[in-house]
Amino acid sequence: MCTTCGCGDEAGTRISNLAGELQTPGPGHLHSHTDEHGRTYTHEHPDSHQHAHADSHDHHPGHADGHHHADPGTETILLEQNLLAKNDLLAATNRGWLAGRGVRAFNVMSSPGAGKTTLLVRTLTELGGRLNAGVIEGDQETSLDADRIRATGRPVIQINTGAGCHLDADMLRHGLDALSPEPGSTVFIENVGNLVCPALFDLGETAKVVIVSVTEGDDKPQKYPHMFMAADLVIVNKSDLLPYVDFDVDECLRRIRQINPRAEFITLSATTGEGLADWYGWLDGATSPAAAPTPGAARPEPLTGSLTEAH
Ligand SMILES: Nc1nc2c(ncn2[C@@H]2O[C@H](COP(=O)(O)OP(=O)(O)OP(=O)(O)O)[C@@H](O)[C@H]2O)c(=O)[nH]1
Ligand SMILES: [Zn+2]
Ligand SMILES: [Zn+2]
Ligand SMILES: [Zn+2]
Ligand SMILES: [Zn+2]
Repeated sequence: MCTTCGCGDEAGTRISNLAGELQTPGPGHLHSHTDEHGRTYTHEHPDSHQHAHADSHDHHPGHADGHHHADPGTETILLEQNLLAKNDLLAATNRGWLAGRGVRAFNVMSSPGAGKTTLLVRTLTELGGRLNAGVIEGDQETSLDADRIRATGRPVIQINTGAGCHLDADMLRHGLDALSPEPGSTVFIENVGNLVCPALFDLGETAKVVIVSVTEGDDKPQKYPHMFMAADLVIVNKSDLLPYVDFDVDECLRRIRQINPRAEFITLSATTGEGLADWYGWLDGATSPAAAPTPGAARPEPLTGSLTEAH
């Protein structure tokens, strides 16, 4: 469960295969842990997948080493630290897995409806075969977004988080197993629409892309600083609506800079296509960690090829 917002445990997590069929949990592979405080942690794995839980991957929040209890607030913080520490270990595993294959993974985050799926569908459609990419879709319920991606002809895996409000590193690990991206390819991860909790969970991704749409207001960076602090790229979407809303792009950029001086910043419209060349140019330059240039070495060919030539 996410102690940040108190959302439900992982019991409702479901994952689809490439054909879009939701995998029901196999009887032997659904496990729960109840700790001495009566909290239950439930976690299910698709039948197709086996991995040892004893060493690299257990969900016990570290209560084995006898301890006395402080006040409940302290205990909640400890639980959260343990969960995030476990997540960070799995994220590191994902990062190594991706780097070993030269696969780039972009974690796309925003509030609900900012345009994540619209941008991904347009990107996959316009870049076509020039970008070898698949998508891992995170939503609480439905495969609506995965269906939109599948219509582009690109491979997609849906993860339904049930009561969960974010993807975590373990979910991505299962999503990557199901998607099985080719070496050198690109994976877009559409996180659950939420500007709060996804910021806390490192997935081991190559870069975090945060989308804010102009209908949400230019004060979002200060209201949700963790999300904007974590961003490698901030996209202001729905620029076609700028004439109709009170959103100051320069002011938004100024607010982002106060929180995160290193993030890149692009304004675009996923529906009209304005500014998309900048996004494709960013994608072109975002190399996987394995392909990142080492000092003195020649810069490797961009994995995406010459994406910007057509724009
Ligand atoms: N005017 C305008 N509308 C847009 C733009 N991008 C997306 N939309 C619209 O915004 C709505 C939400 O877009 P989605 O792509 O579903 O947003 P999302 O971030 O994937 O939403 P969730 O997955 O529910 O979090 C849809 O009606 C889109 O057509 C844009 O650039 N301009
Ligand atoms: Zn949460
Ligand atoms: Zn598990
Ligand atoms: Zn979406
Ligand atoms: Zn697992």
